[in-house]
Amino acid sequence: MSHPFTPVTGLLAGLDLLQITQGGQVLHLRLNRPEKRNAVSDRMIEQIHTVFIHLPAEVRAVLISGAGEHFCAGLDLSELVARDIGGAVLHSRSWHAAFDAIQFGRVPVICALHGAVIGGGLELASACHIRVADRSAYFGLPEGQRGIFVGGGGSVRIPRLMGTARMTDMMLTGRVFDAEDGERFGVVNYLVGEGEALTKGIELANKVAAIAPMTAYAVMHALPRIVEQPPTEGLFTEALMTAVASNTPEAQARLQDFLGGRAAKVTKGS
Ligand code: 1HE
Repeated sequence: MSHPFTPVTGLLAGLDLLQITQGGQVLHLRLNRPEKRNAVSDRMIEQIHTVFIHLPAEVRAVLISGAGEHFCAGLDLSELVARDIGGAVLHSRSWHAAFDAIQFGRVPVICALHGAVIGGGLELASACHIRVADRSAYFGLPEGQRGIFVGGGGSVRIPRLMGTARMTDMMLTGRVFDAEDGERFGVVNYLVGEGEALTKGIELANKVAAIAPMTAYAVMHALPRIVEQPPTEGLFTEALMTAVASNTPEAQARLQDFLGGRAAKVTKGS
């Protein structure tokens, strides 16, 4: 069920580059620098990090979107020119910390994409757990053209979604993928009509918020580790994780609900 979204109060309300609202158990974080196409400045990355380490306790899913015509134009290039090598390493690590807080945080994160999803914008989207895109979305890694390299976790996360060969092509030739390519290549989980990404994102965030917290935790924290483990270790980790998840009171209650005929059945198209 969807609740009306209202502005948050307290610490998160003071973050001027983000617009943060909450509807029930869903927090909506909107990048809010449309005049710069939501280019990610040092201050914005700090603010994103702050949100994910200070999520209100009742929040069980987050939706990320961008204000204006584009989701995100990537790194704020005006801040790049004056950085020395040491500063550049720390800068990249500050993005890693913020995006790790998204990927390996407490609750699943969905992003609603439209327009440009470029450079650091694609790195941000890749750190989320589910991506919805409308047909206006397009994906590029202009780092190649700018004479730089990805620094926001892109080399780790983007090949795992679309494959190393496609990312190599994007970076070496400046190739831009449209929303349909994004879906075919595994970057986009849901492709919707123009202007519909937010509605779909809210619908999905509400579904995700209803999942048992330990299941969400296992999907976010155990699954990506298991796929990186050799199969024997992966199966062992899976056995431990499933034992933990199924022995929570929440899981026991849900299993009893199904056995008592009180839970929804699995149906086509749900
Ligand atoms: C910016 C940025 C930015 C826009 N940094 N200021 N990313 C890029 O290389 C993408 C660069 N941006 C673009 O290609 C275009 O701006 C867009 C396709 C995203 C949008 O085009 P458009 O015509 O709607 O807007 P615009 O007129 O280009 O930009 C509006 C303003 O935003 C303008 O500033 P203004 O003061 O002249 O109004 C632009 O300069 C500004 N702007 N994008 C700074 N990115 C951790 S490593 C990650 C590495 C990367 O992300 S590299 C990829 C960087």
